[in-house]
Amino acid sequence: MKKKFLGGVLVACLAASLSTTAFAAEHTVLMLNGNATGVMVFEPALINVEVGDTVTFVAKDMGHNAETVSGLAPDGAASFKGELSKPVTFTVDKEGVYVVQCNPHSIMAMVGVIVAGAPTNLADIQAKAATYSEKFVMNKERLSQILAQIK
Ligand SMILES: [Cu+2]
Repeated sequence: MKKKFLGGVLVACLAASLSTTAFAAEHTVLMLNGNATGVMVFEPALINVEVGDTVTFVAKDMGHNAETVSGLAPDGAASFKGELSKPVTFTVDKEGVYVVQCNPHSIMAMVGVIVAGAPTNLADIQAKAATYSEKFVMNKERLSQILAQIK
């Protein structure tokens, strides 16, 4: 009886480790001129992933790129910078909150947020996002509103 129980625990542990390594999920975020939430947007604007997952940003409309914002990511996390109108795939390597922007539309608050695992650095990101958001000429509240949705 005891042996059977231990066997079950081992299977559960194995399944848990496989789910975080062998089966990394692939996520897609669209870059759009607009949707129901406004103009110049990432869709979805907030995405929850696990460390090891990939996120591919696809310019469904032309003239957008996706890139990490310096300082608005977990300490020591990998960064990326996509080319205009080209898809770019980012492999998430550290737990925490990442802000992604479209460079040409960053002053229009074309930003998105990736949460990998737990939002361990959320307070830090929220503080820095307030300063970063000062350059927005429209959608000034967009980034803080996205960050406010993180649970
Ligand atoms: Cu853009």
